Amino acid sequence: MRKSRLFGSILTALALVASTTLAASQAQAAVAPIDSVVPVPVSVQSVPNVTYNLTSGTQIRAAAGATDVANLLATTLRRSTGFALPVSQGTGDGISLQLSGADPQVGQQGYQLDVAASGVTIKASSAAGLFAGTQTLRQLLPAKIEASSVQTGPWPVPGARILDYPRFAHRSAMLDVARHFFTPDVVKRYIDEIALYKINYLHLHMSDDQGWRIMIDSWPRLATYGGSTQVGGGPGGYYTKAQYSDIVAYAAARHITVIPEIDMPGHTNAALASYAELNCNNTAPPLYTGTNVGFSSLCVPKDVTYRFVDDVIRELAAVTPGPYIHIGGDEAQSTSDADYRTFMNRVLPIVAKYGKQTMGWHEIAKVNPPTGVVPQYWGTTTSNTSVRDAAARGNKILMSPANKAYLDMKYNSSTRLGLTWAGYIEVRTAYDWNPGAHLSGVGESAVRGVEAPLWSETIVTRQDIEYMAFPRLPAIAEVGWSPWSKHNWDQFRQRLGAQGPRWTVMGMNYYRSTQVPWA
Ligand code: NGO
Repeated sequence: MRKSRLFGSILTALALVASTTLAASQAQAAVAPIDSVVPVPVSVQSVPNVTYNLTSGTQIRAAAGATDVANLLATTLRRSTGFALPVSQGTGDGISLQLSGADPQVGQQGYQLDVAASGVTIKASSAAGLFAGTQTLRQLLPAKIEASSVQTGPWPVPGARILDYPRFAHRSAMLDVARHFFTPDVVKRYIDEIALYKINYLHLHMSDDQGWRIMIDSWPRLATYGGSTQVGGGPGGYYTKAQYSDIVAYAAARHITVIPEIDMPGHTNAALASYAELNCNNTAPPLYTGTNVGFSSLCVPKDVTYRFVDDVIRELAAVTPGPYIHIGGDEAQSTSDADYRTFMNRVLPIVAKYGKQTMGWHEIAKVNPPTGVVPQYWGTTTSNTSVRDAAARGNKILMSPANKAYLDMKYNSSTRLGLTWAGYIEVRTAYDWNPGAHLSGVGESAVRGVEAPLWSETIVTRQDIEYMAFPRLPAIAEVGWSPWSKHNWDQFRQRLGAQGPRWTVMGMNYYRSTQVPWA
């Protein structure tokens, strides 16, 4: 009797604990949509007792110059609401996208978003700014707005006044399509996913020891032979120029600029295997499907090397509307320092000759490149002499410290995918760093922006991409977009938790980090 009463009170106590934890997690889950935007906007004011409801009668109005953004928004909203949402020019109630009257603080990429009972008004000074505003609007709507089939409403947008613009002009994601090849459809899906977090550059790592992924007409074996395998020995693949241009256009419609990378002089086994004359000993090595680095180099003294580079850059520049070409330059362990310098001093003018600006991994800083060249920091330390010196000379640095921003590092020891050389990167680690004060001597004004690279030695499917990128990509996106004064892990994890249902609706395979209170 006494025993069972004791047992009963233990049960009651347990139930009490369980219900309070449940209540706590439900309270956590109920982050208001206005408080759940990622990256957190510069300024958000709630307008109490005001809601705009998207209905079957809602119209979308667009300024001249904003119809592409309006049509893209309409396409997204029509899928899940089933509403007609006609797009017309002009102003009025409903959703209105305007290219005048924005607060000058919005600059070239920001926007103002006002939600009144009669409608949602987004104002910006460029289509890019309007596009950013529409990504915020998506996040203010219920998660099911992301569904690919018609759902039942209602579709409330909370009363709000938002003023928003980025801290850094350049916020980038990198996808390594060389170690494992990803089809254009997979790349496009990733573009959709990163656009939601206001990423505005996609860096495609298109050549490495294991594969060459873009057709170069004057050197066709690069793609047809050099692209014929991948890590682990699968069939690999490559993009035709038409496929590449299609990816570039798809990204551009989402205000994302593609930066193609051809890695050189190291990481070139696929090219060396395709053309014997590129090797100093005139002998083509076999294709490579392992994951070692640092063993290959273009032949620096040979003239054919620069004819090759010239052809590749010329053809790539012709199909790349964006201003940048990335020439890699990392881990050239099989190239002497003197050769590396010689090589870069011949290659940098080739990129310039075809009207492009060079980006390179930070080793490129060693050759004192012209100030227009952007070194990309990928180290794990907080000081680097050659990068500091480049910043002092005026080069802008892109920040992707491997121990913070590399999406291919495991979250923890039980993560199935990924590498560990730069350490484990849990969500908080990806979030808690300040790009403008990370590297000594490289302050805010020397930083061009941030990038989250996803190397694909262990990444094979689009589900793998999503698992490693989400939720860390949004963390890096916020570090790049939001003002440092708004940096706050406790608030960020709440907002991030509110994104979970959105990703579920989108069918995304994200990592349910225990650091995040998932809604
Ligand atoms: C390094 C290396 C890549 C690897 C990656 C894996 C850079 C810039 N070079 O980063 O070849 O794929 O690590 O994390």
